[in-house]
Amino acid sequence: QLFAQNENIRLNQVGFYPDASKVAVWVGELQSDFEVIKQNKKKVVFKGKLSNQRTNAISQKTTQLADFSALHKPGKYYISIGNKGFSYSFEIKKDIHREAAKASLKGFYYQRVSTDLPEKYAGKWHRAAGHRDDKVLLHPSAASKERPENTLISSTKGWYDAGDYNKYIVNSGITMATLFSLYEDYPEYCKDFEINIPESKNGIPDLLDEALWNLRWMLTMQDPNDGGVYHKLTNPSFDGMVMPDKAIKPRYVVQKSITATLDFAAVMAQSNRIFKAYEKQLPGLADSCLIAAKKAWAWAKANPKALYLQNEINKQFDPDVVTGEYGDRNSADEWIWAAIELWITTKDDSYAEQTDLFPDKNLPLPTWSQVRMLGYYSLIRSEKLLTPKSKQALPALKKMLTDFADGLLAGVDQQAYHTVMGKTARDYMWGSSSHAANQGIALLQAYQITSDKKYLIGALGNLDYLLGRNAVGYSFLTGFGSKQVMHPHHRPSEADGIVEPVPGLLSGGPNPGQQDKCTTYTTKIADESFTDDVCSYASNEIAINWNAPMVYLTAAIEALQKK
Ligand code: G3I
Ligand code: 9MR
Repeated sequence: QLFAQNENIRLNQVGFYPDASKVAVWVGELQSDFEVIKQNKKKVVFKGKLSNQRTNAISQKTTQLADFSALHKPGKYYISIGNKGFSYSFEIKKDIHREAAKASLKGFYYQRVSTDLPEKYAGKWHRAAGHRDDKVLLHPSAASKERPENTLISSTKGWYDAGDYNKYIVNSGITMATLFSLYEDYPEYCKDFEINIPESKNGIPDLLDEALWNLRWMLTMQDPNDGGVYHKLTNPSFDGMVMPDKAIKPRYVVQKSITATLDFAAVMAQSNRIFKAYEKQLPGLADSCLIAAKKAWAWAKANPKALYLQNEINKQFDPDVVTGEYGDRNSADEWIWAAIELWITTKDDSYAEQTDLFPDKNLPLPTWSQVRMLGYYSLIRSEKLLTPKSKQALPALKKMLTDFADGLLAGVDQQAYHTVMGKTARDYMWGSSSHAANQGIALLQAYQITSDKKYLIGALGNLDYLLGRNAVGYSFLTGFGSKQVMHPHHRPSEADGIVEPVPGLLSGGPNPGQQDKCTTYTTKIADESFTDDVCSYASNEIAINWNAPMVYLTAAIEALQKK
């Protein structure tokens, strides 16, 4: 008898490691048994009982787990449940997530500004260069004595932020830190993590080469006269859905901000540590980064109230700027992060004395507007580099982090999808996919501290979430899985005339805010509030700060499986 494919069997559509946990989720009325079937031979290789029913706290739907962790043999399979039909196929294999790790890093290459993407590297998504950005206007909000309004500056390279074509320092900050942290945490793995970019084989790991494309841009955003950093480089308003080379509106750098400048300082201080080892290939770069970081810190000290408030700016100046604000009225966390990175790099304890590094016991997961955890991760991983004073902070910090990870794991066994992600509706913020990935990173940090496998299993569960074990049944990484995201809010993917979107980009994921007012949502339930429609910038855009934790999660899990 031939059964139909059933989308209500949810699983990681890419697959599983031979020796790791393996769970699929059935969404629907009570069933009892499941089977795992070998794809070609149609032979049943595993029989199991579904778990007790659990209720999704968000949608009230009932689910059951199919646990087939005891099946270790590599191969291609699918799952079948009673007379309900079968799941998408999946694979059991060593290195099963290596391709997703490589693709999500390669996703950054596709976001490069100011350069052609030749077919040799970009395949069928090759395209002409957009935005030279070598003659960018100084917006009146950014004017100074040395650089009056409409001064032209060169600010080439960088990555497009997201589905739009602007470049924002705040969002670059967390993105660079996440990629650099992967490098600092897993340097050996990163050495042979190659993604076929023009710089491959130049003696520098591809991850660093890719990040350099954006670092070079970031350096141009600092005003050499005073060390302050312009908040963003942008058109006054968003472009239409056109290819980069067709987007030719004038571009501006806008007011310097405290958050951009401190994020910049943190990234440059971390860059110094990383690029010191590549002095031969990149002479002087590490030094320049540290000088830039210190100058930025000095500017921040002198301008602590310089918030970027777009509405206020638009009341005073023309032209109005209405692109992404990355507005943030609280810079306490940016101070903490910058101080910690400068402290680790310079070993100068005064950075810690100037800032209250541990104002409370909260450990908010990193987002573009909340970055203090990035500093804490750095402190923990840099143990060997620390001064006696900074070492004192470590035991309590490690305890805070493992307590936090325990909180993430609490109740997962009875959660509808058996994932840390999605225990509450609050997880479904704008860019919820990055929240799942960042939870995974926090769990991996706890694993590094304790070697307790429960944290690794929790992190892998969130990767399963991202690749299909979720309430909408999509794999959120373009190019991966059977039910793929096909219409992300991403201008090149929409405008290039190619059916498949640019690969390796992480869709934002469910967000009940529905700020885009698309008409194709089918529900307001938080974990189902997703529409694979190009109109949906609130649930289906892509962004560099979402891709970076996907790179970290997949690559780190791969690195840990190798051990
Ligand atoms: O801070 C409040 C919180 O207190 C409240 O509980 C919560 C409830 O909705 O909202 C929080 O504010 C949210 C804010 O992000 C901070 O996370 C807003 O609702 C939400 O609308 C806002 O979304 C941001 C969005 O821009 C609109 O400003 C996203 O985080 C941010 O990722 C996104 O970034 C855009 C850029 O502007 C432009 N380029 C594309 C990029 C990705 O979509
Ligand atoms: O394309 C823009 C996307 O990158 C932003 O995240 C989003 C929110 O700021 O805005 C999108 O642009 C839309 C604009 O806000 C309103 N008009 C339609 C634009 C999308 O085509």
